[in-house]
Formats: sequence, structure tokens, C-alpha cells
Amino acid sequence: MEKILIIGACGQIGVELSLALRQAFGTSNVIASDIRPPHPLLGEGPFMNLNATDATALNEVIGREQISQVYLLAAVLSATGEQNPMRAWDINMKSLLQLLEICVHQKVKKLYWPSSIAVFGPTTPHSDTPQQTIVEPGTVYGISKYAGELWCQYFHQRYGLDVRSLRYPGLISWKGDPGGGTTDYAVEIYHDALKQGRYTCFLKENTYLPMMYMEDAIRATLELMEAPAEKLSTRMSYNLSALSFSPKEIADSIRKHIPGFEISYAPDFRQQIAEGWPQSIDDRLARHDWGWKPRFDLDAMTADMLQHLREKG
Ligand code: AKB
Repeated sequence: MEKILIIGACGQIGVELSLALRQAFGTSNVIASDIRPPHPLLGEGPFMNLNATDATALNEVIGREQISQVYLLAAVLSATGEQNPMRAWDINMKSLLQLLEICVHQKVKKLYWPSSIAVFGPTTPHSDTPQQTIVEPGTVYGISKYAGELWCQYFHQRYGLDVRSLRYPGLISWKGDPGGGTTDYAVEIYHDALKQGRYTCFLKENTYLPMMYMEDAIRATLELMEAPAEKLSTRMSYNLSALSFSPKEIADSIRKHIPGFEISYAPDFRQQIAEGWPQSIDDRLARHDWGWKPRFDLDAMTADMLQHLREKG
């Protein structure tokens, strides 16, 4: 029987991943944790307040609860990270490095840690970015993610730790709220379209970025974690792809449901971050190794987002 700990369960990925893991493994076997109070959608399942950088508390919980799988989702994202780079580095790296050691020491069976397209930078080929290519990240978030990937690979090679990882593109969801990312516009736009019929975007209209609907991202995570270890040919992080669109294209997609929707553009510091990232991703390795295939295209995602946000009110 698996016993699972999710660290950072109240964030954009954490909420939905917690619900999916509870469905798959049983509510009582999945402990959600966060430094924040429990998210309302997490309901009645086990929850504890945990600081991702508190090694003593993590070690104690993992030992006491006999945790077999850990998902570390707590992180400072790209835009917030640039406001205070040292804090972002400290939180992102400390939480991972301490946990890698604890997982080895406590014989945790599997560790999941997300990476991001932010590992790539301005010198990376921008279109169909390969799994292995020039990697010179331009944000502290990207630097911490790339360093983290290398540490994950090191712990796998040196200690045999079964650590798995995905390079998420921008994630779009209606349940959990995004926080501090450069791709967050693609969530805000749906909220503002419904509430105000207009949106001011902090990126330019033709800024293409890789994106993915959360339902696909959660399925990818569960599929990677269930894949037989011998199928995984990298212990860095897998490129993962679904969509690539610009603010103008998402606005056009929204207009199919809200004809009068208006978008204007007021690019800020996040434009430079976005311009350093890939526009589309080559994820053939993930498709080959563990059968990854996305389901949502832009219009299917828009229809689903607007329907759920309308129902939510
Ligand atoms: C961000 O924009 O920082 C994140 C990411 C792409 O990892 N959504």
C-alpha cells in the first residue's frame, strides 16, 4: 500500500494533484500539506501545516507516517522569483536538497519534483526545443530548476533514489489559482473575460509560449509516476508538450464564446522572461518512453475553462 505526502498542496498544481491522488490511492492514504491553511477544495482529507524548508518537520512526518511517495510542489515561480532572487533560490533549492537526503535516509520509494520550460533561456532554440539542447536559463527560477534537475539525476545515480520529473509548460486551470508565473496571463484572461468582458495582457500579442491544460498535466504526472522504472531513459526532467499559443490566439478562442471580448496589451518585465523561453517543445522522449499524449487543444480548453468558471460563479 502506498502512503503519499504532497508538499505545497494548496498551490495551482497541488490542489488538483491531491484530488487525483486521493482518487487513485484512497483519501486516507494521501496527506496534503502546505504552509498555508487548507484549500477549501481539499475537503475533509488528511492535511497538515508544513514548511517545505523545515527539514526536521519533514523528516519526522515522513518517518512517522511511513510515507512511500513524496510530491514536492512548493516553489517560488519565475515572476515572483525575480522580485527577490536570493529568497527564490533559498526556498527552491533548500526544499529540494533537504528532501532528497531525507528520501534516501527514510527509504522513500518515489519522489516527484516538477521542473519547467524555464530551464531554457535566450540561447536555446525556441521552436520545437529538444529534450537535450543549450540550457542557459535567464531567471533565478530557471536556474534553480536546472540545478534541481541535476541534483535529482545525481541522487538517482549515486543513491538509486527513484526520483521523477517533468518540465511543465504554462499550466491553465480553474480549480487552484496560479501564483507568480509568467504564463499566469493565460488563466487571468478567462476570469476577466467572464467578469469584465476585457483583459489587459502583460505580454505582447504575438508572444508564443508552450502551455497545457491542467487535466493533461495531472494525467501526465500520474502516468510518469506509474511508468515502469526501466522505461525511463532520463532522470533529469522530461520535456512535455501540449499547446503553443499567443495572447492574441487565446483571445480569439475566447471570442468564439464571448463575442464582444476585448484584449489590450501593456507588456511589463515578464515580456523579457517570456522572450527567453521556448515557443514550442519537442516531447518525443516522453511520448516514446512512457506513452505521453495530450488531449486538450486550445478551443477544447477554452470551452472547458469557461464552462467550469461559469458554474463556479
Ligand atoms: C511560470 O510562468 O513561472 C511557470 C512555469 C512556466 O514554470 N508557470
